[in-house]
Amino acid sequence: MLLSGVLSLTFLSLASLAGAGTVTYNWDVTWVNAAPDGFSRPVIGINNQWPCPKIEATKGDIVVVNLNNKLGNETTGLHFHGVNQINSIEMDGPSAFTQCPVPPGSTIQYKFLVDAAGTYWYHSHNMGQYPDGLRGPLIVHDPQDPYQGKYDEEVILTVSDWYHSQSIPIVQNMLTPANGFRPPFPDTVIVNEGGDGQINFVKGKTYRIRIISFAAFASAMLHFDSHAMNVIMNDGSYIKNNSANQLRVAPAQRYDVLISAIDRDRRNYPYLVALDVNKDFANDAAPVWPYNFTGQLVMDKKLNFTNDVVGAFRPQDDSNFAPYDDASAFGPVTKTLTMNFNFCTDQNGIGRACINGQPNIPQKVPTLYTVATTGNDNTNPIIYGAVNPFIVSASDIVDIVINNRDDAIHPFHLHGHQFQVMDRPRSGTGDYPGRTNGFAKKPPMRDVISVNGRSYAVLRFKADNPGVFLFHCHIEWHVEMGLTATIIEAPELLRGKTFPADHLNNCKLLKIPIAGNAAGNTVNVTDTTGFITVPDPNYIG
Ligand SMILES: *[C@@H]1O[C@H](CO)[C@@H](O)[C@H](O)[C@H]1NC(C)=O
Ligand SMILES: *[C@@H]1O[C@H](CO)[C@@H](O)[C@H](O)[C@H]1NC(C)=O
Ligand SMILES: *[C@@H]1O[C@H](CO)[C@@H](O)[C@H](O)[C@H]1NC(C)=O
Ligand SMILES: *[C@@H]1O[C@H](CO)[C@@H](O)[C@H](O)[C@H]1NC(C)=O
Ligand SMILES: *[C@@H]1O[C@H](CO)[C@@H](O)[C@H](O)[C@H]1NC(C)=O
Ligand SMILES: [Cu+2]
Repeated sequence: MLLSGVLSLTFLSLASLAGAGTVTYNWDVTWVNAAPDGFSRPVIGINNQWPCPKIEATKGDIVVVNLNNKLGNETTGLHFHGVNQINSIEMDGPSAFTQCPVPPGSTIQYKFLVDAAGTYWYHSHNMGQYPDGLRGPLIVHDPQDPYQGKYDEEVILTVSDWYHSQSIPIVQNMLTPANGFRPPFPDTVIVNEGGDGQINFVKGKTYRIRIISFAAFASAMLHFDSHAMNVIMNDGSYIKNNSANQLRVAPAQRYDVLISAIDRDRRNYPYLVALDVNKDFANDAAPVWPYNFTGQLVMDKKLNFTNDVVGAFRPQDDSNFAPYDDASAFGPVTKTLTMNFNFCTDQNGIGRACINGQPNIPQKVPTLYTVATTGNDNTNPIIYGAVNPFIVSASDIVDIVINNRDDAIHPFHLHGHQFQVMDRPRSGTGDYPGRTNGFAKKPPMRDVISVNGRSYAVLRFKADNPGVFLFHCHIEWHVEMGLTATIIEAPELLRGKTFPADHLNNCKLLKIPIAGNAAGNTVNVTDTTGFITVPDPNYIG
């Protein structure tokens, strides 16, 4: 009796969790030699292999990554780009903000719910390591996919700029007074981390291509010969399917597109991935396209392979996409965060990227630990130091106004939310004039938006996810120059938050304080003694 009672109880609880499983990955982070473009160099891989493996789960699953840092000579960590981290902000991954770096020989466990389906990716958010290879796809399948039945197969297509030098010397050379604000230029473009870019196509079938940019600097123009891309999702948000001939995929952006293999003539169809190394392709007098990759939709290997030639790039305007569910703009807005971005120079004459005149300078105590340990003072921005803190409360509807005062396009990413793109006008529009007449009534949602040169974007989110969420340009080199703001969301709900022992142990090993204000002052948290106010010329974040 008792036994059968227990059994049926177990059966019931399993049944109620149907579809919600746990997927576990045990990963050693290791150095590997690889030659994705024919040039051999050390890259950061997983379990002695590179490219890094994909994470694959179903909406509602728990993902567990047991990470073991076997690099020997560098700290590490992982961020799960686009995963909201509901009730698990300590698993978001950026070093100095939500955790301490994982030192060589140590471990960390990441454990989080994948609450939303879509195409995501994971990457190191530590020491500029993702351009060195520590990145991979993170696919969350959807049992209620609204486009289910509209496609036959799935394909992952990653695009990236690629460098022959490692990130540390790249950043060291960039952060010198002589360099000014010049970003390092890539050596080439790769798809699928050095794959041949051949996608097998069968006439009449429709493919869902999950496009992910792993780039550190340059966007990728994408065009398929004779085949339109039927865009169904951008970043982690479904849109009403939209036919596009060209897309401009900025660093960290994703597009899910359906492509139906046409049944017309007997040939293979090339596609072009062209790196946009221009400041602003639309306005540059003579844009240059030095790095092209030609892939193939292969109908029959025995048929000819040709090149895809594009006369001019006119990518689809993603700010005009429509949300699949017709959701209206959140409102009314209760807080507006205005961020004016421009390049600037620090006290050592080094080129930096500033928000409202201030580059982000990571502090001694990870910001999330300051939130958790400073009680009622945690709503006071003073205690966080020069991390460009912006405090929002649990009930806020927030507009981020980002004014881009530089000539180039910059792709801004928000952790922890899909934001609504209220407005993203063309280059040369100037600062946001405060008028809302151009705002979308039913704005598309995503997590990386290209902000045009000398123009602005207005991005809206609901502060329903307590945490410390970075808002930053996803050009990795600009992160190293300080182009990051820190959104401290609903800190009043995070007072006294505790952290897993393995996370805290990494801080201990690295002698990083885990309580108090930015400098670790616990007695008087408004005492700013010890705050880092000048960027350390040798710091690589
Ligand atoms: C760590 O070791 C790898 C592999 O030998 C090397 O390529 C890399 O440059 C080293 N990193 C540092 C910071 O010395
Ligand atoms: C959406 O997909 C349907 C079915 O394939 C198609 O008829 C329609 O033209 C598409 N709409 C757009 C805007 O691409
Ligand atoms: C394939 O290429 C060869 C060599 O350029 C050419 O002679 C041939 O006509 C092409 N075949 C087709 C089917 O286009
Ligand atoms: C890359 O492709 C573009 C568009 O077709 C073309 O204008 C450009 O010349 C190509 N670049 C190279 C180096 O072939
Ligand atoms: C805390 O430090 C601030 C800044 O130094 C100072 O103004 C304030 O008086 C101090 N408060 C206490 C209680 O000591
Ligand atoms: Cu940037």
